[in-house]
Amino acid sequence: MMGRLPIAKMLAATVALTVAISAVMLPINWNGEAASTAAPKIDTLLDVMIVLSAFVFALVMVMLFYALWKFKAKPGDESDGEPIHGNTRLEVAWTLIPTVIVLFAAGYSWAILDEIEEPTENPLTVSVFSQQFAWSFGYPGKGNAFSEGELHVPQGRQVHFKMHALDVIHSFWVPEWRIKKDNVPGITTTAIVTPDKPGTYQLVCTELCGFGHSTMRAKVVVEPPAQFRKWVAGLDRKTPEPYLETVRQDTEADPIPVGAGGA
Ligand SMILES: [Cu+2]
Repeated sequence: MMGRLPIAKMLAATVALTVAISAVMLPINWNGEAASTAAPKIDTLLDVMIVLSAFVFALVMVMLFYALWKFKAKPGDESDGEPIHGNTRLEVAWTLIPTVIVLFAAGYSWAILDEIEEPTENPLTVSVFSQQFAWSFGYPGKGNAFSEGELHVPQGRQVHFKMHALDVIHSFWVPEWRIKKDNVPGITTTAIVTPDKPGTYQLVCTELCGFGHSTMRAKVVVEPPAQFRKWVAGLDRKTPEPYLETVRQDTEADPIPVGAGGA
């Protein structure tokens, strides 16, 4: 038998390695600039996942290198290894620990998602239309004002983006907002975002949708409410009828309470 394992030392090495990896990984700004109320919460969630992953990685590495060092065959030893019939304690441990970690991650993510999607009063509804390889936007609460390739939203107000794909699956992603949502033909998906930092950003399609996928972008402007109202009022096009028909025909995919569309 292999004798007693130096559990305390291995655990100390695991903790030390977890701290070292975390110290390298946590200061890196993985997600870039933050510009929505959801962003800091999602960034914290990522930090927690980084520490958990560092712990799992460290634990596996410590056990692996201990085994490599401790149980290496002596030179010239050609004999077979011992016949081993499993280790119940070890198997229970390596089932229970990952189960606890995964359940924690699921519960934590669920709570964060609930928090960032908590509907507020008087949200603004914006229709998002995606097609190979362009984005356009409708403002149902503003007389169906319509904009191609440029999205404006007011700062500090919750926006419910109602997504409609006119051909294949696309995906709506503004990195600074963190939120990403697929646009799926036949159904209406919803992304809820409260942009909290004025500026110009980029909407990126993040679902491979054909040859022009990498160029499928749109300008996003977050601005004070008064400026936003002025911009919408200046739009001279209305959402085209085929687009409105798509809105009527797509079935709602997300059972989220939706505002009246905003004034
Ligand atoms: Cu795409």
